[in-house]
Amino acid sequence: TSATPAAAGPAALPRHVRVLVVGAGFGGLGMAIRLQQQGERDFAVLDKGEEVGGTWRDNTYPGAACDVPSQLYSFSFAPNPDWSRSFSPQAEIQAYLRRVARESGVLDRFFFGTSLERASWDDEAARWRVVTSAGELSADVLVTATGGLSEPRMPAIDGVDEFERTIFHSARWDHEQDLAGKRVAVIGTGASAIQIVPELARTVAHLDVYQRTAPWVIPRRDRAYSSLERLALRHLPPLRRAYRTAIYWARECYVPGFTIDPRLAAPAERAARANIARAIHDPGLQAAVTPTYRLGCKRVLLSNDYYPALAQDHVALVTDPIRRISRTGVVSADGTERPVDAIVVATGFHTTEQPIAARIRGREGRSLAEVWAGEGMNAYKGTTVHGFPNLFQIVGPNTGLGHSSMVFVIESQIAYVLDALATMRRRGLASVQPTAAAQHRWNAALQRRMKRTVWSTGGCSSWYLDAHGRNTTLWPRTTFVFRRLLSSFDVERYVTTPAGPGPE
Ligand code: N01
Repeated sequence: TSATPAAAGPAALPRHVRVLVVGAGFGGLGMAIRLQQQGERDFAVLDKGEEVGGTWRDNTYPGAACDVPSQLYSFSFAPNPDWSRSFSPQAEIQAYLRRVARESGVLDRFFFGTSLERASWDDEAARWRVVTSAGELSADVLVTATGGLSEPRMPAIDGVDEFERTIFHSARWDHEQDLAGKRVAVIGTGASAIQIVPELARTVAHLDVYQRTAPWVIPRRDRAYSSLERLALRHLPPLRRAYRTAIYWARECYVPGFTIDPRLAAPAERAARANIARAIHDPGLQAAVTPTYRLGCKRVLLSNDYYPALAQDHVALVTDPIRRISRTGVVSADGTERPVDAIVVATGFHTTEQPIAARIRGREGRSLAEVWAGEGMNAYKGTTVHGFPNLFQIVGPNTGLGHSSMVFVIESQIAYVLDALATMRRRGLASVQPTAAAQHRWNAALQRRMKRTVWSTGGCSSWYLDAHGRNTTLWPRTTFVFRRLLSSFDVERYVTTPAGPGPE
């Protein structure tokens, strides 16, 4: 692919930029806008896709919607007064991101259809040497904003490549295929699957849902805003801000405690059981969908229509493990083959082993993936890594949330990067990297805390944990604490090098 700059944008990649941002989702777009607001124009943003949006551009499956309240799901510097519902559908979020990108005037610095192939730190020149699918460039600072849930993970099931009919991952929905009236299988029962299943159940002839582990599903308090509410939210910004703050606090006060104290999860477990009992009357099916681990151990799901969909006659929940995929269907452990016209693979993403980590090489020529292979994915403040000067990761290790808006975390990290850039300029620094000791202390404290949380003690396995059982994906405290800890760039925890005279 060649670089596709937005209309009126530059024709080719610049040879050098001060800041190169990879990814044009919430993280990369937010970074670009805030850089511009700070008067920094010497930056470029790459994205392998054809427009902004990241996860909201890529996940277009039927039923895709956010399960974080709409009022929390926008940049603080670009509020959206127009959300139509309490939980926004994908198309509305994507439209919001497109509008913000257009109106902020940053798109002439974006290069779409351009992927990062490799980035290597050049110690002598104190800059990143970057190879992209559209050519090479260098950058003083590299900011990765490629998302924690962006690389679809196909399951290691025998025969998955041999299926002769339609098969695709939930995050790469094939809209050319009309599944109405077809026999369809959905593999997985995570956040994506439970949104897809009710939508498919409306139109397909038959649906097999392959469940390996039952998820906890609580009611989704979603509703369309009334026209009065919409008017008020649009025209009374203080009301909008108050609403946003109230939801934040409600979540922040409750959720981090609940990950430690099982008693706080009991009401939600009761609500989830009632959710099952309301929709499913067959005792066998009720038992099959009731989780056997503590609520919160895996991502808590929100739905009012998932269980009613499973209860329908033309929908079958298959709990017999999948043995293999044949050319025409799915074969489970007891030998039953269930033929289907299409398989939707809703098995999640690469989370603890991010493919981009193999493409970034630090001071000693080692890639992030190599460094992390032994010790697990980790960073200082979820953002910087010893041995990788001038690398900042938006949504880096241990910054994910199960309970609140990632936009708040993203904006905290963006502010930290901006302060780092300002500090470098002010002090005349060519490079900054956290000390090994600071990074070690940060992660030791994190992992000590993790051991007490439901993610470790709840009796399940999940995408939060790496192969060694370490939670390297989630932030275990409130987002307010995260913001406070990243409120200024703590240069005293960094190894720095002074800027030289620099190239002419
Ligand atoms: O992926 P997942 P997802 N054979 O990894 C099963 C966010 N998100 O795309 O539980 C059979 O959660 C696996 O089974 P098990 C959100 O943060 C948000 O659904 O591992 N089954 C599981 O059931 C979410 O957590 C929203 O036993 C296999 C499923 O596939 C994250 O994205 C919407 C298997 C994977 O679930 C990921 O969600 C969507 C195999 N070999 C996503 N391998 C909203 O905001 C895996 N599975 C609403």
